[in-house]
Amino acid sequence: MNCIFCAIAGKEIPSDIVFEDESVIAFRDISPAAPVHVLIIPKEHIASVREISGTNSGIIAHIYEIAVQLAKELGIFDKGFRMVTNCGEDGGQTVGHLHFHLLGGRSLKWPPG
Ligand code: DGP
Repeated sequence: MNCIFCAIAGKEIPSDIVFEDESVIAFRDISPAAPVHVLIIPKEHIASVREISGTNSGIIAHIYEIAVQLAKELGIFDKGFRMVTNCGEDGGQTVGHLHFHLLGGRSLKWPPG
């Protein structure tokens, strides 16, 4: 499978890693949309949030725990931040490996475009 985020998780492609454990890796987005913009992904290839079910949903809770920890470490916990996962064409997903954007460091607008 030709997946850029699998390649990042496997260290075949370099990235600015801010967190890693046995099931998750987090790295800075190559095209940051905010002063803090980190992508948190499962190491296992899951194409999108559409593929989440009772058998693999535990990874989502784990990713949110890591997001809170990273928000503290990266200095965006107190003022607030946003976690976003884009899904499919209309959702604006451009990489077909489940990922959560952790964004902060500025006042974010709503609704998204
Ligand atoms: P999305 O549009 O939700 O699928 O977000 C994909 C994000 O992935 C986008 O913000 C740019 C980022 N990205 C794409 N390729 C790379 C890469 O090779 N390295 C890093 N660090 N980020 C990437």
